[in-house]
Formats: sequence, C-alpha cells, structure tokens
Amino acid sequence: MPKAILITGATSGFGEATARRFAAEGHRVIITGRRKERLEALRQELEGLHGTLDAHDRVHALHFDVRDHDAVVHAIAALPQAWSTIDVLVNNAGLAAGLDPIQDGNLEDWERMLDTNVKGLLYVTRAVIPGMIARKAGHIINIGSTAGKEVYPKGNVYCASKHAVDALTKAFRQDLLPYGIKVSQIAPGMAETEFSVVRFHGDETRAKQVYQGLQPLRPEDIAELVHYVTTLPAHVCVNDLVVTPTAQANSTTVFRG
Ligand code: NDP
Ligand code: 8X3
Repeated sequence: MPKAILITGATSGFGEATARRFAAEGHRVIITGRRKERLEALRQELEGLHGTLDAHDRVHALHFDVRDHDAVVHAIAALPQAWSTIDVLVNNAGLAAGLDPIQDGNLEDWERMLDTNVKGLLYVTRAVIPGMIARKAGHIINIGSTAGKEVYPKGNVYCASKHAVDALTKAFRQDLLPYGIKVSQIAPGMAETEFSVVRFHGDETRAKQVYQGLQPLRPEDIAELVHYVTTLPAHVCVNDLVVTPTAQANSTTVFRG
C-alpha cells in the first residue's frame, strides 16, 4: 500500500535522497524546500519513474521556508484533497551556520539555526499533527545529529539546536503515544552533503577538508535508514538511531587514514 511521505528540505542531501528512496519504492512523496527550480527538477525526475501510480499521483512539490509560520500553515492547509493524508513526516530541513567560539558568534547565524532547526521543525509538525491524530496513525521522523547527543568545540548553537531536536523527539513521543503515532529520531554523524558548504558560507575548500581522509556517510545511507524505520510492523517503533561513519566514534573522535 503506497504511503504519502512529506519531506522537508528535499532539494539537497538527505531530503533529496529520501524522496528518491521512497519514490523508487512506489510511495507518494511531497517534496518541500525554498529552491523552487530544484524542487521542479526533482518533481519531473520522480514523475518520470516507472510505477503503478499515475505521474501526478507520485509527487507533489510545496515551496516554503520552514521559518515562515504563515507559509507553513498555508502550504499544508492548501494541499489538494488527494495529498492531504500525510502518513510520514520527515523533519529534515536544517543547517549549521558558522563554526565559531561562543564569544565570536554571529547573531544572524544563531537566529538562522534556531529558527530553522527548532522553530521550523515545530511549525511543520504542528501543522501536520492534527490529521495524524484524527486518523490515529502516522510516523514523524526527526533528523537530529550526533551534535544533539554531545557538544563539540565551536559547535555551541548548532549543538543546542540539535539537542532541542533530541528533546522534542522524546516529548512528541510521549504526547502522541495515545494516538498510535510513531516518533523516531535519526541522528547522523559526518555526512557529505551541502551541509558544510552552507556551514562555511559557501567556502567549498573548507567544506571538503571536513571529510578529508575518511569515508563520510552518504545521503543515500540516511535515506535507507529513514525508509527502514517506516517498514517495521505497526507495534515496533524505533525511538532513536545514532549512525556515524565507521571511521567516526563520536563528534570529536575521528580516524583519518
Ligand atoms: P543540505 O544542506 O544538503 O540540505 C539541507 C536541506 O534543508 C535543503 O534541502 C534546504 O533546502 C533545506 N532547508 C534549509 N533551510 C531551510 C528553510 N529555512 N526552509 C526550508 N528548507 C530549508 O544538508 P543535509 O542534507 O546534510 O542536512 C539535512 C539535515 O540533516 C539537517 O537538519 C542537518 O542539520 C542534519 N544533519 C546533517 C549532517 C551532515 O553531516 N550532513 C549530520 C547530521 C545531521 P532549501 O535551501 O532549498 O530551502
Ligand atoms: C552534522 C554533524 O558533526 O557537523 O550534524 O555536527 S556535525
């Protein structure tokens, strides 16, 4: 039975790979993000896949900034009837901005991270939850981080935002328990996406250095895990899944060969 999966941040990295993974399995995907042209390209690609569903039943694109509460509410409320039942919400949109000691932190970077990673995740979840509660079914998957499990030097506000995701995942789980809604967190370590390019404000050379001498996780690895947690029987819920490259033990212990 095809499920409908709403993925925030599907224009790049984990979100894009997750959209491909679910679409390849014949599921229906709602792809979201700010970069319209990327959403459109992905929509066309996924519509072109072979499958039993009609092309326009396979993928739906929503263009909004998760930090804009009105835009989030409007986008979810305006979903066409055929797309209004969301079985799985993947709260993936997020970023790190900067890597500075707290005393040198840039306020704009701090606001971006907290507004996106914490408030944006809350806005989207709040808009999607009522349908899941009414149906007494659904699955919310939050993309946390090893940065939500421990703090590393200069990680300060990014780590705080991902600790918030960790806390919210546990809180959602408790509050949504009576409704049979599953809540899972996937907390990855180092993965090569556009993440470090964004963190270093477009400095691609510095971004590449982060992954030098080790095999980082790939977006497809995370997509595989997101897909996996949705395949388990109704009575089984993965609460938390921490995943790192084999060469990474934790945020500060990495083996570079
Ligand atoms: P990418 O930069 O490749 O992708 C980030 C995605 O988030 C993009 O699709 C972007 O879309 C979207 N996004 C960012 N800000 C907003 C916004 N304000 N509104 C809507 N969408 C937004 O990074 P990753 O795929 O690596 O990151 C995905 C998640 O995984 C993030 O939450 C990140 O913190 C987390 N993570 C990443 C790790 C890594 O090492 N890469 C490890 C652990 C966790 P657009 O710009 O089009 O809006
Ligand atoms: C991304 C992984 O190590 O840059 O969440 O914090 S890390």
